[in-house]
Amino acid sequence: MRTRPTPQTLAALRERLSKVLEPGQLRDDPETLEEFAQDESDTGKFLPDLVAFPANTSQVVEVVRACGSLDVPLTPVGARSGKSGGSLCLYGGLALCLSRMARIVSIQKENGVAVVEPGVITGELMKAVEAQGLFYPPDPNSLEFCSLGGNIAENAGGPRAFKYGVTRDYVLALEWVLPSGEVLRVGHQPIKGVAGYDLVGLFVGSEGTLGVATEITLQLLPLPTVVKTALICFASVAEAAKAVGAVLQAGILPRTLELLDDVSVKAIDGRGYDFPPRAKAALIVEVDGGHEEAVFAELVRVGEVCERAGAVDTAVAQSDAQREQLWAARRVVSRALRALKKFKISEDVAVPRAEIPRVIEELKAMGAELGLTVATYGHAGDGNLHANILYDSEAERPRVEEAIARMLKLTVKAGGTITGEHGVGYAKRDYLALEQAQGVITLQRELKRLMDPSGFFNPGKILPLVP
Ligand code: LAC
Ligand code: ZN
Repeated sequence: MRTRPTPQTLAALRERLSKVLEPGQLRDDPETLEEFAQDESDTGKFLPDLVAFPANTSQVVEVVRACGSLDVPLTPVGARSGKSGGSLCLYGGLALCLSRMARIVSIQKENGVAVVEPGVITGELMKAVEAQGLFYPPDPNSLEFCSLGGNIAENAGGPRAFKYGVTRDYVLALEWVLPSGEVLRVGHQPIKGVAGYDLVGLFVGSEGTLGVATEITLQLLPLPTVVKTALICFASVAEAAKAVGAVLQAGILPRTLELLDDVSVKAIDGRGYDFPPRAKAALIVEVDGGHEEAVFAELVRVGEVCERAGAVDTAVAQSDAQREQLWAARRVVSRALRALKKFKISEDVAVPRAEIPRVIEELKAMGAELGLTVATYGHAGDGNLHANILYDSEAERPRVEEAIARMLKLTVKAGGTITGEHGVGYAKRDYLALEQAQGVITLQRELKRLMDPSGFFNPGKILPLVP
């Protein structure tokens, strides 16, 4: 059983790191420790003992080697926007913060590639490539403050994943520091490349348990020149959920098909965006392409399909400013829901798309039965639903635990997964066995042991604890 490092061990670590880091790069003042004790998962507070801010790969290597040789838990940390507790220092130790490695190394228009350091803020890369007519599609909701290193660790998704795929689909190559301190370059520079096992695929989404990215090569696309967005409102979430299926059946591929249920609509109504009074649920549909008329015609078709499915109101954004207003309202959902009650647990189950209406109905029924408010919204186009349980007091916690377990079980039963984009991390490690067979978990344990025999690298994440 892993325990927090002793004061003697920490003194030895400080001593060793003071030789490779500048004084400001190693912090243990109470404010910094407090700042690094939480993320966006609402799963608790875990103070690290030290926070290191390396500025280059060789400093990362030194920190990794020092922690490894003293067996001090090391947890890679990005911008702490994670939703599954992946960057929480469960056993104290050292938080390895990559925020000072935040250079966009190159944007190669001719190759459709960007090379970045892990601390680059996702939204900043987007803006930088868009200025050159290029497009980095993965758009996690936290894009204004999350970092690409964190996106790599969690294989982040977002609304546009429906059409364009998730982070992993854009990572061509990585400079990767293993728990041993060895630096590997994996992947390939061209868009295609199949030599050897897919180690990029393994490392992306490894949630900081198999090492850490120090340089990332990303694929870029040409920027779609025409984008149209509509807010389509419904009188019930059931109708909105059915409309998602109808749009998909019609053979249309919008770039987003986001669902908001009644609680979510109410939570964000009037916060920068006013919903029509009849709206008890909504879809945010966005289509893109290169030709104004074709893109508009596609949006009109979506509107028609939704009207047949019971839509009560459709508003098309008339300008980029209006589009942005709508997305700003969408980005605020998670925080607006949190403001409704004292506590919020946010799940990110994903189910086969045909199951969406039934699963939403079951979640609502379960909430009613347990006397809990369940708010569901999210990336309905790809079946990825954010089901949130809102509650007011610790006394409700046992019912909340039951609701989570039931929610994850019904998801798996519907052929889904316990996490579509936030990762297992700390929040869902005890539920992994609901979805994955023992043999699959054992193979992952063996991979982890191979790369991190002592288990000091982000301990306590993904895999259920061995009793
Ligand atoms: C969102 C985050 C919670 O989509 O993933 O709002
Ligand atoms: Zn999401």
